[in-house]
Amino acid sequence: MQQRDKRFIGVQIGVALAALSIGILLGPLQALDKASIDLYPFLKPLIASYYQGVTLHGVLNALVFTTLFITGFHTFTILKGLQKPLRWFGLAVAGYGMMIAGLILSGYTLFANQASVLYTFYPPLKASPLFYIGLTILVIGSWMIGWSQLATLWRWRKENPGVRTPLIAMGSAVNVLLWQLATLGIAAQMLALVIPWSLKLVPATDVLLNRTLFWFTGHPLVYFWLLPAYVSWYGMLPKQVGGKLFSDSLARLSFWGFLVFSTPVGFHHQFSDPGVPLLWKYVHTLLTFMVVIPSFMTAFTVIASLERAARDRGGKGTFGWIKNLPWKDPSVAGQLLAGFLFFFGGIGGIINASASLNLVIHNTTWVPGHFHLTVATASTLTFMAITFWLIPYLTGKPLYSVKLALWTVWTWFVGMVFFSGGMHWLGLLGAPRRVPLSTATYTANFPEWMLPKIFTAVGGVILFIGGVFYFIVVIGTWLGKKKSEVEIEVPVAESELPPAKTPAWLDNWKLWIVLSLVLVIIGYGPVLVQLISNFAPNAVGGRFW
Ligand code: HAS
Ligand code: CU
Repeated sequence: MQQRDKRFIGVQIGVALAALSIGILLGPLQALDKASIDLYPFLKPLIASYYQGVTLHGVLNALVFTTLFITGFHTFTILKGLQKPLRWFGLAVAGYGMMIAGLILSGYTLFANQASVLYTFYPPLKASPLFYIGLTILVIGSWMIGWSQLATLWRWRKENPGVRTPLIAMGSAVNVLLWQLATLGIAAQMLALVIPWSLKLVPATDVLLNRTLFWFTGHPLVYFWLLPAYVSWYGMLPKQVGGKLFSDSLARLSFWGFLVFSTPVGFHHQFSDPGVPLLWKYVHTLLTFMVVIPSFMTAFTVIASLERAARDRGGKGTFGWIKNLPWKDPSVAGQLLAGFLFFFGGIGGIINASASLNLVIHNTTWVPGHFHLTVATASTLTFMAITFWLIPYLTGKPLYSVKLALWTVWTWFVGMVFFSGGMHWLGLLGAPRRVPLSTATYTANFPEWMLPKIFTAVGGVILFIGGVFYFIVVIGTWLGKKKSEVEIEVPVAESELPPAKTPAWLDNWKLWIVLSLVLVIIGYGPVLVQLISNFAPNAVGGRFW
């Protein structure tokens, strides 16, 4: 890989991890709040309130870290897969510059307490216009990097007619396409509704239309977070455990499934919104159950790959083979633990998607419990595990401490079991999300909340310790003086059958792109026409923090 491209990727990953380090730092504040320990008064004037803290935590971790890390990782996987330099490099650098400019603008308003509107930031909460303008610039910048990644792929496909796109590049490019399609919702929301409203060019806005456009992006966003982990589980992990990918075809079919079914499902976040016609809630429920299938396929294919590798290493028994996997490799252990917890996150997702059960858990702490198993474990723990070889590869320096890296992943796992277990449990008992429980007087009426509250707080503290371990490893590697003696190898897995045997329709990009556009038009077209023609600017909005 060219030095220029390596440096570009390194900067993207570095800034992403810097955002994560601040985001993680703020985590225990929320977790301890659940156990009635309110640390916010000690942080004034740096952080004014619970709401500023929770917004910073959510935006930095779930929006900034993820987006910056993923654009960097996909630049890497696309270039590595195709063995090509990045095309339109200037455009990509300009795009990255815009992402950073947007980040500075939005970041300023967040730290200045002018945008404590939570990471979902839809009206009627009203932030400084700079917050929305910054986020919009960030998204446009990410599109530009995406165009240069896709241009690299198109050139490769022209030069290699009939050859199957290498899997890690294919899965990553599908995710880039997913992002370009998904973010149309938020772009429309920001440009047509929110920015004019926050600039006071219009007196009020329509909350339902805003929420609908937000979740148009907000749901596929979660798969944008997940697919890089799947690229690694399919395309790299089998090699890391000394085996091969069980089925190249199933892997590709699963990526296409995500492109097609990820977007037209946003109403599963709006089951309780009055004004969304029931029919569309049903349609989106059905499509949500469709988008679960590629994850079941992933569980099957990845575990089959792991099992065959473990049996080759002498593994025996129905589950006994699991211990024959190379658990001493922190990158492997991190991904296995991430996948294991994702089972529970995924089952929770299916519960959320069932409209009648959703009524029980909606707006309770169950929901952050769910997304800490998914985005904060399946994705984040996998990303951490990836950096255990990626940072050595980019810097040419060995990992600072394999032992501490192993401690990191196990601490994260144990912390998450307690934290997420506590949050799910607390949610079933009815505790609301996004409410500072330490200062809510009514919590005294719920003595049964005590144990799960303690679980949550203990879990949050353990997670924080895992985060500290992680950053010692990252910074130690980055600043280390020692150069690696051997060239660090990028783990790219072969598949059991060569990709040339994979049916051609699984590498037919036009087919799948058209299908996904058609399904989005069916899933959102009529209802958006209806909402726009009934446009009701009834929310003046305001600053409630
Ligand atoms: Fe979700 C809310 C439904 C997956 C993230 N979700 C959220 C929110 C976030 C989020 C952030 O239907 C909160 C938004 C907010 O703030 O309001 N979710 C689902 C469904 C799935 C799902 C059906 N979610 C995710 C993923 C996320 C994520 C992935 C981030 C990365 N979610 C919902 C719904 C809501 C929701 C409702 C709204 C709730 C409400 O009322 O507000 C599915 O895609 C899940 C399918 C997954 C599986 C698991 C397969 C298992 C695998 C593991 C393989 C194991 C391996 C390791 C490799 C069926 C692939 C083996 C290990 C060894 C040791 C051998
Ligand atoms: Cu969703």
